Amino acid sequence: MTVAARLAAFAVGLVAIGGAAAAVGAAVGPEPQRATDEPAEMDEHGAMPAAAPVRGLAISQDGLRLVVDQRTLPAGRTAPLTFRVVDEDGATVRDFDVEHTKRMHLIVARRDLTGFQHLHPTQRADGTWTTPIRVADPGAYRLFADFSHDETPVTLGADVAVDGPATLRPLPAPAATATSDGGDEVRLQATDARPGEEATLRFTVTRDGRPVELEPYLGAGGHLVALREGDLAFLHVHPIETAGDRIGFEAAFPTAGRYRLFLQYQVDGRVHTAEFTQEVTG
Ligand SMILES: [Cu+2]
Repeated sequence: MTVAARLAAFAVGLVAIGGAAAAVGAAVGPEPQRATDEPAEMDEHGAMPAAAPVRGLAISQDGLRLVVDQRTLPAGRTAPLTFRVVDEDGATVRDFDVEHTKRMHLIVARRDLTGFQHLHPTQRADGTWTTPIRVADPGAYRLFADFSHDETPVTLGADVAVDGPATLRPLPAPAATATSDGGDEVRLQATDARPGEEATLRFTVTRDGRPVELEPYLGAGGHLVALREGDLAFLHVHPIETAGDRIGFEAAFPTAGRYRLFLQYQVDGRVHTAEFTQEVTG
């Protein structure tokens, strides 16, 4: 196939997502992800683009590849984790945009959606990212490198193994309240989450029955990670409001199924995590 024919075939494949203009841009430049990342809007041809795509299922995407130096991590003790993002020529990417006040967010979860961690690695001069990490339990873990490069948000995923006998846990049933690792009661307001639609997720935090004054965390009222049960697809979520003990987010659940929500908020300078199971029915 000629280069022109290949570009044409590529363009045809992308028309459904972002329109012909975006497709041509995608074939020649690094702009394709943004079109599908914005809230769904009709393009100039009146076609409805696909819902916001899930992220984090691929180790390589949009010409960027995640290289993790460790295949395994030890259980129960702190060890260094180093990784980098490389471009199509294999060169280490050094320039990242600041998103949520950081240039790199590293999300870690075991395949059964336990063991959640949200770390902020530091970057070495050669572009490598490094962080100490302590994983409590053996099993297969997913690492998500969540960042923005050339104003394009990207989440790349890679697995690491933690050697030893793993006791996998079933996903907890959906519940309206959860106790965070800070001992607070966190309530998730019931919501009708439908596949392919933006769902509003509102949380309130109380301690000993009294509302907790939430502090800014990562430039917002809090941070929410949503992962799909079964494949750990990483959803695009953004904060919409904060007031006192309340935080709201919008999340686009791509399909029916169950999702694990990891809400993080800050009180008295400390970050706490509360976990919820969200059911999405079609
Ligand atoms: Cu982060």
